[in-house]
Amino acid sequence: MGQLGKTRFVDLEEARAARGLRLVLITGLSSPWSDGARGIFALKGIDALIVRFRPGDAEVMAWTGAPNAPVALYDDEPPRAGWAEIVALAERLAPAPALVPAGVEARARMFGLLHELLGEGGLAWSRRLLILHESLRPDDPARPRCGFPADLARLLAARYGYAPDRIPAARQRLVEGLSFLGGLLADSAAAGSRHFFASGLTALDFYAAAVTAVLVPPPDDVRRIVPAFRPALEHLDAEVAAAVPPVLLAHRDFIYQTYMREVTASTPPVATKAP
Ligand SMILES: N[C@@H](CCC(=O)N[C@@H](CS)C(=O)NCC(=O)O)C(=O)O
Repeated sequence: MGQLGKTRFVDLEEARAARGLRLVLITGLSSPWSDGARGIFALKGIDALIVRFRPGDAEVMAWTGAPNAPVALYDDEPPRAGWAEIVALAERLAPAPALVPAGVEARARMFGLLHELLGEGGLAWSRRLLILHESLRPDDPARPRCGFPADLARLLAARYGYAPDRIPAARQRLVEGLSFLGGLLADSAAAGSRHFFASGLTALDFYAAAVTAVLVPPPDDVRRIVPAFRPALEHLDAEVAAAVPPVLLAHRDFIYQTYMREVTASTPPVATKAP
């Protein structure tokens, strides 16, 4: 592994005036889209200024044109908010080490798997619906809620299509997807690889680890998480908890500890309760 890209947390003014790579990121918890992007740019040795995203920050949203995070801004190019275009930018800025496998077939397979993880209705999306379901359920004195603060949960529920009747399908999607990913890693292990692709580390390893980190979050010395948010990430339906394959947890540990620890454990603590 070469030198990791250096990052510096800056305010909006400084980021807006700068050139090079600027990343608007969720930092207080292991949001899959933000952690994956951050790990990828760092591994490629690309330096970045980081602006911390706070939901509802109108000034940041006016700058990026996106309602959420991550967003990657490079020089005067249009902001990139989608995971696929962020991966493509990273690949273009630093082709080596390549994190997109070579060849049409492997490339299409990796982007297809990333879509399962990160696309609308995919694993990360489904996980978010489950967190919102827990965050917004009626009070039950016997069972304290393990969710996001109510105002944040309501904002995310409206933005990401939460409705109680979508929960069974979300749970099902998670259970199926987790089993599928576990199978892929087991096949890799049988072929002597610790990565999803036998050719080596890819963007999929980063994003899979980051999705697993919102199902079973790593300890703070590996991925610091704001205390107010950790219970929401740790709370998992029994059915989904039972579906997380041990091989996926081992992969999460390997990727965070080897490639992302320095990047995410060093995040300065957030001043507010926002992620
Ligand atoms: N733009 C991303 C998705 C990013 C995303 O879903 N971000 C969420 C992560 S929880 C976010 O920023 N949530 C806070 C908010 O919407 O205010 C993509 O589809 O590639």
